[in-house]
Amino acid sequence: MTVRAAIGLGSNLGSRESNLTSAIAALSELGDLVAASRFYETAPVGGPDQGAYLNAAVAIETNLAPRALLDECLRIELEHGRKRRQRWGPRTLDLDILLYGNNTIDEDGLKVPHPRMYERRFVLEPLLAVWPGATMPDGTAVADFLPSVADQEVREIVPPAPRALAVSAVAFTALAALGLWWLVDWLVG
Ligand code: A4P
Ligand code: MG
Repeated sequence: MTVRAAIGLGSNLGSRESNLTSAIAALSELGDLVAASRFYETAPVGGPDQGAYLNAAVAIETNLAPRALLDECLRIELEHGRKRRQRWGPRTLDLDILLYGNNTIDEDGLKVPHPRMYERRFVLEPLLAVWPGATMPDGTAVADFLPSVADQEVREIVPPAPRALAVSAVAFTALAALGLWWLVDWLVG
């Protein structure tokens, strides 16, 4: 039997974008990927003075038991150069199990739902993007927590539309073929 789990991703060290992209690829090996969110640039919450984060979330349907899922997340963090130096300190990759179906887990080293998720916009927004109807085990809609975190800085990074990219590539190639390099220079400059 599979369970839908949501995992939050965060990175504020190294190449943040490629850390998240390759972690999402690794997470999708742990079951069926339901959805992966866009990336969000977010102001750091807690910890020392540190750079802005990129955050994201995925939802997967998985056969893995919660502990096995956590072990896989810790393995993927290590493979992405994660070093644990300081609580809430900067990191190449942080993976948090946010929800595991409707289960409450309160064990040593594993708390689900993630204990601080409801007070963090950088968790809630991507989570709702991949699992809009998500609820806490007591039935509270995750979306109900959003208004109380509205003052936290979160900026969704919208990737350029593939069609816009394709049209500009064709236009530049055509101009170059016509020898109009000065026009290409002027447009990109
Ligand atoms: N652990 C317990 N429950 C879980 C769970 N549900 N998912 C244990 C994952 N791990 C869980 O985590 C310490 C231990 O938590 C793990 O070994 C696991 O057994 P960690 O990742 O080593 O330590 P940490 O992340 O520094 O601590 P913590 O308390 O998990 O921090 P948070 O709550 O993850 O916060 N600001 C922005 N803008 N974006 C961020 O992503 N992240 C943090 C870290 C702080 N500020 C941030 C962000
Ligand atoms: Mg963590």
